[in-house]
Amino acid sequence: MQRVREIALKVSSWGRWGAEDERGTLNFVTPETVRRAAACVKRGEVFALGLPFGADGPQIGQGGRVNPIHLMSAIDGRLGADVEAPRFADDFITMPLQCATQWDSLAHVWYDGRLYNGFPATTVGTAGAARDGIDKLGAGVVGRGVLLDVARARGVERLRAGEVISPDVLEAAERAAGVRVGRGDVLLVRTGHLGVFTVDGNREGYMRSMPGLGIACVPWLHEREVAAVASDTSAVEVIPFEDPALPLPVHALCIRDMGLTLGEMFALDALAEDCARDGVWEFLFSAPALRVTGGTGSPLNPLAVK
Ligand code: UVW
Repeated sequence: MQRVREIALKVSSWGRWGAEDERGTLNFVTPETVRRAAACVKRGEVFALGLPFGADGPQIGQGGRVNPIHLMSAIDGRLGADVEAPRFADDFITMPLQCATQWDSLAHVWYDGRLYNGFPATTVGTAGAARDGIDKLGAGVVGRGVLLDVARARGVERLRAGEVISPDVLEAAERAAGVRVGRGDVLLVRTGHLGVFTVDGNREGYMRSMPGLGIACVPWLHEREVAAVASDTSAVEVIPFEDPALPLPVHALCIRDMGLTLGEMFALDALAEDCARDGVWEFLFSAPALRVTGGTGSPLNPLAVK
């Protein structure tokens, strides 16, 4: 953990937005950044970036995560005896908040007994996360989205599982796209790895190992002052971890130290195709979290509007 603690000293946002802050780098989103994001809308085309929430989702039971269980509580429901009255259907769903496309809350990962902004880890209990929960995102995540298609910039369909994305790789993708990621942006990193699940149908291959951000990207994200980062993998960061003795270093530093919200399992392929076609890699992005009281994550259907 020594390396994590050293980097944490350089990237920490604790106190930057006040002692009670629970939104972290989403504070980089301002009315001005939202207005600039809205100006990215030219054609009015909308891309949904969420995976379906269904029994055939990507989960394989790792860490107790299963795919959604969807049950019907009313089929052909009716109020009253009139057979000609309107009928209705109702249902409910049981699922881990982290089972498909989702935000990690700032209470999702911690170390040394402290969450983001110094709140005690004991504030996460059986009732959920009293501090840094997903409900604290409030107005959600809205701003300029920038897609860095790392796979395309590398000239491959998919990065290999275990392939480390370094700041150089991100900057090469920026140059290829003609964009620069900056303050208040939501950075979307496409690796192509989602195809292991959606095209090959290989859940184990998708979930157990993946390409992703290496630890060197953390100071880069800090320097660029991005509001949130999401990827098409289930962890954003590379797995196997660069140092097998140091699990989840990017989660630990981004979530706990920077207060940077991470998004996982974003479906970026159709958006990437469109961006490659028109050469425009920026758009209005919106992905409000469900206001799950004390939740450590939220399912999503993020939208990109070009
Ligand atoms: C963990 O595996 C703890 O987190 P995530 O699903 O965010 O990768």
